[in-house]
Amino acid sequence: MLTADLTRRLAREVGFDLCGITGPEPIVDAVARFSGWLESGHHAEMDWLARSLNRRSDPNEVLPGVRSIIMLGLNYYQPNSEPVPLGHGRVSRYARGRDYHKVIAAMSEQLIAKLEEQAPAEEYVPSEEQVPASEDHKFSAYVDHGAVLERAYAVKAGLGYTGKNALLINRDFGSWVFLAVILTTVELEIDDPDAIDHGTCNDCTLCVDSCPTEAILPGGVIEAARCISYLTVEDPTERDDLLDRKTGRLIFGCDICQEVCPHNLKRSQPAGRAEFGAEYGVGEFLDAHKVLNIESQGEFLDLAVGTSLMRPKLDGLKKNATVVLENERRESEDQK
Ligand code: B12
Ligand code: SF4
Ligand code: SF4
Repeated sequence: MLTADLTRRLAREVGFDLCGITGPEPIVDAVARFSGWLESGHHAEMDWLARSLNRRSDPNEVLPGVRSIIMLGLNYYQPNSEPVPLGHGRVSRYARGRDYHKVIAAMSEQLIAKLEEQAPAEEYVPSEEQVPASEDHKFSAYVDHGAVLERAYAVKAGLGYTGKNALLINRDFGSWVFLAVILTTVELEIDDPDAIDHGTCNDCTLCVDSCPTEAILPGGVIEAARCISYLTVEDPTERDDLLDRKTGRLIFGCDICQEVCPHNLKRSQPAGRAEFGAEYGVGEFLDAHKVLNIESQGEFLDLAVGTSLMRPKLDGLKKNATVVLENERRESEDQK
């Protein structure tokens, strides 16, 4: 029979570093925060997020009959090397290897296969309305798209607490964990969110003070249009010149509000999965001239296929490369 303990054991067998279970009830505070964030326009041009409000607010909209939410975490930390070579930009840790959506989707599929083996079909007393008399339990896995409010459920499932940088911070891995979710119709025992002490931010404001573009607003709210991650990943062709000057040599994504976090300094552990390393993607540095010299979609695919760098498309990546070279030129002039 599928139990919470067995679910956690199977999740570890598949390679997840964290697994917590919680109930499917809407989290009222989180829904209010999410809709307030959308109303304030902090999602910038990510209209797909606004369209997902109903689904994200109630897991039953995603999987009718859902009884449990299995929250999963996967450590992706990679160490940095210094300095950034001339003519190159730095790729943030989450994007150096294979696209995490693909890695986690495959792992979740494996986990679901194991969970299904353990979950017996649900028996119904046959009646005119209920045909068939028994039905298999359902499991649905999500990473980012189409999901629930992952971070809020992850906190409720005991995986961590929400830092002022808006990221989930875990006792063992800091914030360097990807989150994923499996919704299921099986009823599992839920975790106590307070069973593990993940720490707190207390008076620290290092992430807020270090964010180059002042994208972290009070209360852990991120204004996406100012966040370097948004600018370089989601919408690079619409970049703002004043913000661009503050992005330095970051060519894809931004880790600054995690790098300065004291929890991360103590808790970072290199990722166990080889897929997040350079052998499966572009690695830590990207040659900006090489990006600008790409002439065809085929050449772009040779570089980026299977990685998160597909998201901004070739035009977006070229824009990022142009900004990196411009900032490098400014830096060297400042040093003269
Ligand atoms: C849209 C998005 C972005 C946007 C907006 C970021 C943002 N903070 O909202 C942009 C493009 C800027 C972005 C950037 C990054 N992202 Co992003 N992103 C997402 C995505 C797809 C949706 C987030 C969302 O709904 N935002 C809306 C806000 C309002 O929701 P929220 O911050 O999650 O907060 C909710 C709850 O946690 C709760 N809550 C939060 N704080 C508090 C505090 C209290 C007191 C209470 C009661 C509740 C509460 O209420 C909120 C509303 O529901 C998630 C995946 C997902 N499905 O969640 C990944 C996700 C958040 N991103 C992730 C990552 C790794 C990043 C980057 C680090 C990537 C990078 N290196 O460049 C940066 C970090 C920037 C930052 N400091 O947040 C990871 C974070 C993992 C973690 N440990 O938290 C996620 C979970 C993806 C994943 N599958 O792992 N991202
Ligand atoms: S990812 Fe970078 S730009 Fe975005 S909030 Fe964090 S430090 Fe600021
Ligand atoms: S840097 Fe400080 S304020 Fe920001 S998340 Fe980490 S502990 Fe909290």
